[in-house]
Amino acid sequence: MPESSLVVEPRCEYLTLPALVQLLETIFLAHGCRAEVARCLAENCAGAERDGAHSHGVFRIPGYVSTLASGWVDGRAVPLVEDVAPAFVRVDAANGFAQPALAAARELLVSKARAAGIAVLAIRNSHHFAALWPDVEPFAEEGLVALSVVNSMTCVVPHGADRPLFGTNPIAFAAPQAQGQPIVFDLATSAIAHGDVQIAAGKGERLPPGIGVDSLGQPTQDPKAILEGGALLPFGGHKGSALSMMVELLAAALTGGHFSFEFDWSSHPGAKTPWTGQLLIVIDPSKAAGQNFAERSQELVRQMHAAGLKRLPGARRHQQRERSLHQGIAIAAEALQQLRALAQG
Ligand code: NDP
Ligand code: PYC
Repeated sequence: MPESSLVVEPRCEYLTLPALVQLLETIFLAHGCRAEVARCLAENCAGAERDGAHSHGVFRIPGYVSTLASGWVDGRAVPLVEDVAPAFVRVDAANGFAQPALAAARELLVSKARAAGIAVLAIRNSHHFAALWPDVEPFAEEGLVALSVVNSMTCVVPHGADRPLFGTNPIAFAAPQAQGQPIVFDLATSAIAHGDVQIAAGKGERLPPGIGVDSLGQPTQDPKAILEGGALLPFGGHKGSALSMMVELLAAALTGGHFSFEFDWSSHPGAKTPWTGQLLIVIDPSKAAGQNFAERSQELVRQMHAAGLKRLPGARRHQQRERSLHQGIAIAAEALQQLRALAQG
């Protein structure tokens, strides 16, 4: 018998996107979110699961629930949107989640980007516990270029330093393409996302070398050693470290949010969501490149494929989205049972 046939795959159920959104929305409502927040987070998390972005899909729901129960985040917060300048919007998320803050400011942000050619959205006092691509991809779907950064919680040792300081600090970018899906990448500036370390620890898997250190600062491939007093490293040595520093500056210093090292959740057991800030920059390419930006980006992609490229960032996710839309979103039976229990409140 080949060894692979000994691996027992978890039993799955297949849900449609609306069914998964509804289940997650019920959970968020049952655990203290107001209606718009519950809908927004449910759509975000279900979309991640649909796209196979498992580190920020339903795996995150127990963390959302324990955080809400701890009183660390306000699921009923109403973001305050301020129109501060012709190309600048500011939002105080009021200790709520970042996604409803973006939703509240979105229309104003887009109208400013179309009028001025560029617009900046600075969100502060916000919690981001999700993938970042859902925040930028929709702008590219309407012909705009978008870049976003968010900082998280101290768990990354800056290159050349002795102890963790930075968050895993992702950067997401989206640009329209004349045909097909927008070009999108979304990457943690740590060598691996914290969520993937937790998933590896849960499965008892080892990590590749060069990703993290244990509590003594020694290199380790054991995810538990990273989670229990250890830390992650930036990707790409000093280069990823510089990008992570940039994210701290843009997402926290510029917005008025906390640096990843500045908040203390120790008096809120169960709190998991980083209380930081987020920056978005939205550009209308027609103001610079006329109407042909999307053709130019398509040409770049065409040349990349001609040069032998097999996989563009975002392509795996978009392919998984197609599969999920046809066959349904696979959720392990045990996870589904847990979600249904959480929906009872
Ligand atoms: P990955 O390393 O898995 O992927 C990073 C990017 O590279 C994706 O756009 C991915 O596309 C692309 N990619 C991966 N492999 C290849 C390849 N072989 N060839 C070409 N492109 C490739 O993501 P990370 O682990 O860095 O981050 C995972 C998620 O964690 C992100 O969504 C991020 O936003 C989130 N995160 C959130 C944080 C927060 O504070 N909210 C903090 C840190 C991370 P594809 O998606 O198609 O695979
Ligand atoms: O996966 O690194 C991560 C992360 C941090 C906050 C939300 N996700």
